[in-house]
Amino acid sequence: MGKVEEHLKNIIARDGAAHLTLIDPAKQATGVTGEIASDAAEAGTDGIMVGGSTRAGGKPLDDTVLSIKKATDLPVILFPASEAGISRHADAIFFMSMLNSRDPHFITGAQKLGAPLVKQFKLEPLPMAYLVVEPGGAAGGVGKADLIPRAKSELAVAYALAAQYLGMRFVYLEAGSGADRPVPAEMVRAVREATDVTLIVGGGIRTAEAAAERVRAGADIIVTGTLVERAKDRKEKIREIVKAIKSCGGA
Ligand code: 1GP
Repeated sequence: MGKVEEHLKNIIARDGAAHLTLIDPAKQATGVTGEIASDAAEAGTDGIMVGGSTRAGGKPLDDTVLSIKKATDLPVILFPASEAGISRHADAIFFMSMLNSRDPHFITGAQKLGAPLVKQFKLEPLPMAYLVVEPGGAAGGVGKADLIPRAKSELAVAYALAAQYLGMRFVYLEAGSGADRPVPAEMVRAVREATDVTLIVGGGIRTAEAAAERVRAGADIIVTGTLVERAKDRKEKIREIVKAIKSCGGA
């Protein structure tokens, strides 16, 4: 097991759940990403994910990762929309496959293009199934997802089991960045009961209650992104969410 995966596993074992902050380089001026990351670190987040639904890559991506590394000691995990979202300066990468895409490009195509870079840059790959649930947001649109209906937990379970049997150690239930409703807690619970994967939930989580409800349902990692875009109260908001998920004792 690589260092970043071990770091996450230790936190989940100790605190019941971990929190990751998503920074989208396309939405932030490079100058402020370091500040956002240090605010998130002070508020208790456990790692920074860098990525988004656009093909943003190259120098802006490298600069974002470097500014985060300079501002904090937290692991930086890439969350790429395509092979363009790979930076040599990160620690790890969610090596993800959107299992419910209609386009093989998002299942194995971009992965085939990115894998040699992951090896060359010695990034730690974290094998992850990316499952996009209604409403799905930009992730669902860009990735041509055959969205999992909110009422169809059994479909999410089927995909998550397929992911586990394919050897993936992480499953991400994604409602889409800025979603008006997060992934239903019942769906999180159904996937938790059926699988042993490390279960990540994100998209539309804006309150401590929403985060805690999903951890009580069995989520191991909660991701928030949109929250950090609010400069004024982001530290307080993240602190509340971190406190809530780490005091509900896990699944
Ligand atoms: C998006 O799940 C993440 O990929 C985060 O979503 O921006 O709604 O927090 P939010």
